[in-house]
Amino acid sequence: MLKKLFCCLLLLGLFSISVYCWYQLLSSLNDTQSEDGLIKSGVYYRVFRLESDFWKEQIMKENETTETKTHKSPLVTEELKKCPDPSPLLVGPLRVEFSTPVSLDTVRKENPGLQEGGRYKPHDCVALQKVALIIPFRNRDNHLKFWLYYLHPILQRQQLDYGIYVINQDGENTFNRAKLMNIGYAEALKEYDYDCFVFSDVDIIPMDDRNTYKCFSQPRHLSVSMDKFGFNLPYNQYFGGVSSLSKEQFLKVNGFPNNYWGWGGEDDDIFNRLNNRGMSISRPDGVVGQCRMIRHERDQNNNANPQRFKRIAHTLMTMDTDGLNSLEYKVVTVEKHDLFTKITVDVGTPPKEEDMDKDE
Ligand SMILES: [Mn+2]
Repeated sequence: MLKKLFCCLLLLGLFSISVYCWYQLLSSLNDTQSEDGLIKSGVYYRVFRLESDFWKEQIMKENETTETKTHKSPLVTEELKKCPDPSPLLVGPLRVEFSTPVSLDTVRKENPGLQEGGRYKPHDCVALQKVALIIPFRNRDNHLKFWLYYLHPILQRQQLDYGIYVINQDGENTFNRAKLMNIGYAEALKEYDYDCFVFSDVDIIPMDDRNTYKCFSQPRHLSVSMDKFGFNLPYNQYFGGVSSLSKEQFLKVNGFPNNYWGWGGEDDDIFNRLNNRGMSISRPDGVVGQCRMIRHERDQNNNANPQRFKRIAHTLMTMDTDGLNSLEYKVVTVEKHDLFTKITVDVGTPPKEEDMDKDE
């Protein structure tokens, strides 16, 4: 009799333990499924986090002692949470000046976390966006040094998963900024699944790291308050300097025009494209959006484009046939530097003037 009673109690005990276990299991599943659940059962979540931190430390220690650079355990990468928005690392206004020259060695030393080709991603959280920075370029190595010196630390504090692409126009023909930007878009996508594209002139430096170089629900104009223009917009529709477009926004306008040779107009054409597709321009405020431009003379072979006014007037008619879908170029070299990827391209030559008039 006593033996039977003992058996019953044992079974009852086992049963209640299993019920408790099921309950814990179910509530932990809830935790991972809904964000609200995380808050409701915060204690359990914290214990779970502590445990995972413990394992992270163990794995890191093991890696240190064995000196092997093996890949991280998939369990640990899955643990990474999204980076907070805005980044807690931002410091606000920055001092930007160009009187003291900088060397690439200095930039390398000050940015030890970079990967080959000027790539970076935060290691303790998952970046909110994968951003390709596209710089149309020719013969401006000195400006590029300043750009890299200032921008790399800013982009890291903004916790972006980013890569720097310097698109260098080969030869001495007339410069074609917008086509170089189209090429940058196409070439960057061959390398990585970027979802955002920041197009920046090589000589413009933001003066506040809260001006995040990422994409927004509308195309973003980032260089809104330049010293060159007395910290103002030169005109309301101005979209030059630095801008960002998501992949989706870029595709919606068939990219940028390929036929603006020489200085000017292409930024207004881009503005028209966005406008024609029902998008508006998003901008930071005039304080956060302050930036400096390195003073320089007009480049050789980049004279003002006399065709620009005619072309801007016809964006609506040309944008579906001139852009990403008509982009033709040849890659001459791809150089992987420590601080950036330099892609030298043959963009061709402007058509002869009589031909240009014909296709109007
Ligand atoms: Mn300039």
